[in-house]
Amino acid sequence: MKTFLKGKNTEVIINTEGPVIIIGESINPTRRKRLVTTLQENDFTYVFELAENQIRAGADVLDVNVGFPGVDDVRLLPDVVVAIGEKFDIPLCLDSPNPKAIEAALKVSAGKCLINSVNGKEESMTALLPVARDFGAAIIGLCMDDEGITNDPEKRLAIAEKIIERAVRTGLRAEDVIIDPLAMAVSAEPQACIIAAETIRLIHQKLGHNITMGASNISFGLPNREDINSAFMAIAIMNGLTCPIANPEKIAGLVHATDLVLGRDDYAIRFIEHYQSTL
Ligand code: THG
Repeated sequence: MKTFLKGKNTEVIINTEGPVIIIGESINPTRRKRLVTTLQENDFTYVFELAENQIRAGADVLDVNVGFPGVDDVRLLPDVVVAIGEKFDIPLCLDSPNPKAIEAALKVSAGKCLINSVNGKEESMTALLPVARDFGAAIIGLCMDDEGITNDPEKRLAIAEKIIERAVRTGLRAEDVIIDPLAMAVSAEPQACIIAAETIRLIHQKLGHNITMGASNISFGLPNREDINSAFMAIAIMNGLTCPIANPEKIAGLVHATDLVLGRDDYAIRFIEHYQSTL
């Protein structure tokens, strides 16, 4: 199955057969105080710096999250989307819990965006699926619903199926629903990686959809996060993860290495190219 996203002129294809597509996570105020202070002053130079560094490191899509306490994201998210669009030609993943901010950003974005995110709650599907259809956007469907987050992979699969079914009924194409199995912190839930990996395997084998996740969630609160993220990333890719939301500056090499050892990079062409372009 293939999901197409678009920048102004570029097209990115997320293919369930690989290779892995990296959605750069760094435009996100979580623990990035400088992003908050610069955005509060309508200064986008730091956003541009984060975008450029991620693209150079191998990001194919950029996640854009400008949520922080007190922000008017219905104004700020579209402003940032326009500003990025003027400088970079790359598809965007609009990351906001506010459907009004998502809609305002879709109105001004040039390409085909990914909406981050819709979940299995009635309220979420009702608010966002018609918007996605009207703007021709793809969506990320989170495996949680009105009953919260379950640790049972089969139940997470059922929520994924529900979101896909409702999206198709609303008028989206099935391939425009990318599923997020939910990766939780392994420091809080020892089975978090196993539950996510099994959910990925079930979604890949039974539904055949593209799969994303916030890969670095897994290592919250622990030292040496990079090694934990890497260990989990390889397992998740093997099971069917196709477009992680991650920091390409830290994970792109591991991602390309995983594609290579999974036999999805003939003659190591992409792997070698990565080092030619980043060194
Ligand atoms: N699923 C979906 N969307 C998501 C998430 C998810 N969006 C947000 C988040 N989870 C993924 N994005 C991030 C962004 C930054 C960090 C983690 C996840 C992060 N930042 C560093 C920190 O907290 O220490 C700071 C910067 C750095 O060193 O890179 O970890 O699960 N659909």
